[in-house]
Amino acid sequence: MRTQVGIIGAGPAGLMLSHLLHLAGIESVVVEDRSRSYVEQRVRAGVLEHDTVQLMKESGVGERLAREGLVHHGIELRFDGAGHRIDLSGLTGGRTISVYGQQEVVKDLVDQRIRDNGTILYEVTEVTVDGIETISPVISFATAEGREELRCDFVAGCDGFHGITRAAIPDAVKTICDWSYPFAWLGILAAVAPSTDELIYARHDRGFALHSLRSPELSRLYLQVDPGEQLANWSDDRIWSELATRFATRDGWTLHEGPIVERGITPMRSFVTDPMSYGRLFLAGDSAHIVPPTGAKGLNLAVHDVKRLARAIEEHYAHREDSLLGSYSDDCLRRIWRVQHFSWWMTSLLHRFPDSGNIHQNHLQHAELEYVTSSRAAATVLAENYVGLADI
Ligand code: FAS
Ligand code: PHB
Repeated sequence: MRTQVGIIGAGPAGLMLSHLLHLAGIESVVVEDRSRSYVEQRVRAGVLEHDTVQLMKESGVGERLAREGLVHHGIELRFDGAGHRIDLSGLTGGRTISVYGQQEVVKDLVDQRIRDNGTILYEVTEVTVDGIETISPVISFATAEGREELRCDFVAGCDGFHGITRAAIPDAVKTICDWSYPFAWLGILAAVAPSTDELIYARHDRGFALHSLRSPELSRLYLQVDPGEQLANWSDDRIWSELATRFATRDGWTLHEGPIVERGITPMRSFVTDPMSYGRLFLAGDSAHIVPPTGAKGLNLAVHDVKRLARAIEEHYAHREDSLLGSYSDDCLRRIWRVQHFSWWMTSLLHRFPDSGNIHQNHLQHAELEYVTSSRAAATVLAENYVGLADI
């Protein structure tokens, strides 16, 4: 098989890249080791930055998002039994976020690739990458019919954190920054109308809690738990009562409970690979970086990476101009470290750290929360990072 860009991974990064390349008249083939139904059902992100929404709309895959996505103009920070609204749009010249499940983004991109006769090979196995230091690398993989080789000009490593492409960049040229937080998130999807119109980020002495949503019928909620916590230790009653405790307010706010239809525990980590490219291999998304989900940035960062990569590859084919390919890694890393800092800051502001006896930490958190919820300047910093920085 032969194509121009071989893409490993049919997550948001790989599918958006294949779509953007198609719009630029560039061929690509996506190879994915899971099934189509699996990638279209995997519950993950739920918040899209302003520019991610713009890109989906401008590139022709935003019709359902425009119809079903929930546009939010603010979020709430809740602590000491009271809520404080952060006016995202008012503080950022009208920029917004949209609540729209990652699996919906994936479905829209898969449908568009099919409409555009794109090639996505699902359930391949034993994927390997060779020749990335040459001008015609090869992706090999096994299908039910046997072993296949896909010869291409470029390989895009969009295979997520547990993929194989990051390892193809020699350790000798690679620097890894890896930091695990001393807690995790227990996330649930519940078939109950959300108890709020905007996301609630709660800091509580028992730990962090987040009330997000997916639709007028589906709520998405998260609880801070210990790293290594087991789902089996959390009955539905225990989950709901802990959520109610952490969201409780002095004015008796009520949390609606309902059937839990999906649950999982996510470790919290900050991870960055530098460089993100080597020869004709270019990493994008979670294969190169992980942020703790407190800032709702992972998916949005993946989309930023592939927007940059698509433009760089387009320049290569249209003008034989490779400077954007050459600066791709550094250009992405500038935004990645800004987003890493914001995600670390949100996480540090809102989570209970193990040595919570350390009153110093609690006082620092309270001082920062009171400042962010009383100073327009401080709230603007949160708002502009949360909706997504436009020009970085
Ligand atoms: P993905 O991991 O999504 O996709 C990689 C694909 O590669 C997968 O389909 C995988 O099956 C495939 N693959 C892996 N190895 C392969 C191999 N060897 N061969 C072929 N295919 C292979 N981000 C936000 O922006 N907002 C949020 O609200 C948010 N919430 C989150 C909540 C949770 C619980 C989690 C876990 C993450 C959350 N994130 C959030 C981050 C998340 O959305 C990721 O950043 C996003 O999935 C990254 O997309 P990709 O880089 O495409 O990687
Ligand atoms: C989600 O809706 O899944 C979500 C929202 C905000 C976050 C993380 C996850 O910070």
